[in-house]
Amino acid sequence: MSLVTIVMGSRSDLASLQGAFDTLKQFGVPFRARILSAHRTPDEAADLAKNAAAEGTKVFICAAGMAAHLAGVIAAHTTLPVIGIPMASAPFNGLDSLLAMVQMPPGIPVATVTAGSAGGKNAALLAVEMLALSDAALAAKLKDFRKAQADKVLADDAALQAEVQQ
Ligand code: RP5
Repeated sequence: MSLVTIVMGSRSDLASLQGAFDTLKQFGVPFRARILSAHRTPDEAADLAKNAAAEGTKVFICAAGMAAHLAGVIAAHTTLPVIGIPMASAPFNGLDSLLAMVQMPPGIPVATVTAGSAGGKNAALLAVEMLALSDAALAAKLKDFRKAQADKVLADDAALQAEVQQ
């Protein structure tokens, strides 16, 4: 059963989602990934959103670029939390996607993360944090992850002190 459903608007979005795939795998969270478009396959996108909760999904991650309506359309058809990743698409480098995704009308929220591949990683971490609210083992893994991340910064800092020491 996939706890997280990832939907991207186009195959051209796939590379930006590698961080999301890697992070969910790292935490052992089962997920599925689909390519469906709010504009090109509106019925299939709506059906996915409507059926997801019954199929076991707890959180959606949606990636789209340009007039990025996918996350909003998915959110319109489910009460599951929806995390949106704006794609850094040309010609506006993702500012168009960001505004389309983040400017949801009151009543239908989309938790929008940063654009591009950093957004993929953060979307997955946010999904893990949501799932960890009711999963103590996952919460412990998150704590370990944060500690390892902090330890790396501190190790880099210590190494820098040695490098710049007169
Ligand atoms: C959006 O339009 C997709 O999410 C993609 O980011 C963008 C361009 O799609 P393609 O023309 O590359 O399929 O719907």
